[in-house]
Amino acid sequence: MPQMSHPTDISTLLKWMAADFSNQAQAIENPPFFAHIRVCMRPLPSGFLTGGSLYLEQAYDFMLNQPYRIRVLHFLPQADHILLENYTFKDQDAVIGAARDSEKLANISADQLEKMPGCDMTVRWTGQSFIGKVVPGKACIVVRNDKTSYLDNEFEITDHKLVSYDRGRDPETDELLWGSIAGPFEFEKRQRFDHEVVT
Ligand code: CYC
Repeated sequence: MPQMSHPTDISTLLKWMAADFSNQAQAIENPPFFAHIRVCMRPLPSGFLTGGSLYLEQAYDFMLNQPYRIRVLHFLPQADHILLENYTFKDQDAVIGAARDSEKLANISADQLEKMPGCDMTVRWTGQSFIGKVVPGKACIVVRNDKTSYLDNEFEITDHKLVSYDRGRDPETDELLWGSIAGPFEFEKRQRFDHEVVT
């Protein structure tokens, strides 16, 4: 079999991640534990940030136009892996809807972004997939219901599937404070945006 990819292949990684993802099958199978969520990741114009970047909107399927997480993922090649930096928007309302509106997407500029400290991830090629993990150090802080937690995560991506396991833990006790208690989210592709990847 030909080699599908390699440890610093940002182009393949972006093509696999650039899609409108749904976990509908999982939500139907296990309704008490999994809501039907959509994660839509769309390439930002080339030269937006060096390397390559994706705009991300995460929403409940029944409220697609009111996403509850909007981020930018920025990918940079390292010696033997890919570095993923996470960004929020200073003003989320200014960009909301851009995942499904190419004109809005084209108008986003890098000065609207704010880097999320401690939330860098390393993405590694396994031979048939990429696996991403937040850097160690309990430094990616999420405050929820007045409680401070740190992000413990892992995601795996192939050309067909995204598996994501995001959890928040207590910095002192490592106790689970938020996130799935029934295993990872399993997403399938509804629509591909791989043809929009130019990197
Ligand atoms: C939190 N997810 C986070 C945080 C980071 C990521 C950096 C902490 C801060 C924040 O953004 O709110 C990052 N997770 C990622 C990245 C991927 C990932 C880059 C690869 C796509 O899986 N997040 C997703 C999933 C989805 C998810 C596809 C599973 C349903 O990207 C959920 N992540 C999720 C939630 C939080 C979170 C609900 C907590 C946000 C909060 O409560 O403020």
